[in-house]
Amino acid sequence: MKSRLGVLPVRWRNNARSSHHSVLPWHCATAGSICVTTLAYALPNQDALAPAGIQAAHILRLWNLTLIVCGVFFAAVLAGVLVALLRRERADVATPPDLSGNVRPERGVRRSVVAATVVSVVALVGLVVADALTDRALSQMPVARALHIELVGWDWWWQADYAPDGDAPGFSTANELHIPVGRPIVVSLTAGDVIHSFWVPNLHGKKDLLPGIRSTVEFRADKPGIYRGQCAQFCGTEHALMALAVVAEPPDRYAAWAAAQRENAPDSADTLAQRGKQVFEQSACASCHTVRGTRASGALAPDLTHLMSRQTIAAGRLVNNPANLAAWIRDPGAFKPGAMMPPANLSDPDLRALVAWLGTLR
Ligand code: HEC
Ligand SMILES: [Cu+2]
Repeated sequence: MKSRLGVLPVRWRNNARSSHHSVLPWHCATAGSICVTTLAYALPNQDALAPAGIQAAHILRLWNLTLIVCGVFFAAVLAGVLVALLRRERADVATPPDLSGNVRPERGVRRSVVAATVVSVVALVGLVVADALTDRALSQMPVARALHIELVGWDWWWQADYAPDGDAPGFSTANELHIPVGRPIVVSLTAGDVIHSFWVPNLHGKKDLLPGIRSTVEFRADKPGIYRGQCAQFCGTEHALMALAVVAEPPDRYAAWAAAQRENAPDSADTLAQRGKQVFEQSACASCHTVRGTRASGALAPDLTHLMSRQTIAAGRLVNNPANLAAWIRDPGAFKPGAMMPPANLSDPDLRALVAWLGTLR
């Protein structure tokens, strides 16, 4: 019998704007431990109407213009219908149809129709021009000194390979990007299996990840915060559970995070954790997952070297805590039916040791 107690699905609340929109972990950390432990719940909603960077701001401007133009036309059409309804002559079933308009020229009507057509065409051409200008603005973001990240989409998780940055070597991680505020980010996109789509609405529009083809997306976060991304292209059963967190933080915090990610997994003196490491290295885990600094170097699954630096596991599916880790390892399909990770057939003590060791991967 397995217990589901303590298994807390992350509720990405998509229907109401979170008041925690710009709550950052370091603010939280000073505000008290309750905030830290519930942090994953405080992950904000994705929100294209709350741009946190220059690219999303361009897109929001185009959206606002389109909304205003279409709103005005919609109101005008409704007003026209209303006027026609109010001006119509009263009639009942017995009233004969008035077809005199078919032979009598209606100059006034013709003029209004021509005027409305001209105004509509001008407005539509205006929207096309605005669209082209937005496209141009998006392509003109300066990318000097950009941070380069290679993102690979897999069913149903994100592999992130950070390129070497100056003298610092690159590193791999998964499902949670950290980026420095104010610095251009160039993400090169490709897919390992099927088509996925990268979409972090607070930062930029959508861009597909295609197997065998490399495309790039360029953006910049101008406001620190945690921004939710979501695969935006149907990629199989768990498509809806393929989220991505983007943590935009001040450059020094980013540098500290990146430096920690470059390290190998720390050694633990704890005997339970050491036992857990053995379990990991000797079971199937090691053939799919990499933990740098151990014998595990699989390349089919998220890099777990610094698993505990992530707020969620399984691409946003669960809050990252020991109870959820144990439940996930025991039966991934219970949380993501069809997940590409098999259930582990481990004894309770082995599982406990394994989770204890995973807990040291900070
Ligand atoms: C057949 C390959 C495979 C094996 C074997 C495997 N995993 Fe996984 N694992 C995956 C894949 C694929 C994912 C991503 C699943 C998803 O999010 O849809 C994953 C996800 C995870 C995650 C969540 C990582 C994150 O950041 O989201 C953890 C933790 C994990 N596995 C631990 C283990 C442990 C411990 C074992 C051994 C008991 C194991 N895995 C065995 C393929 C595997
Ligand atoms: Cu996908």
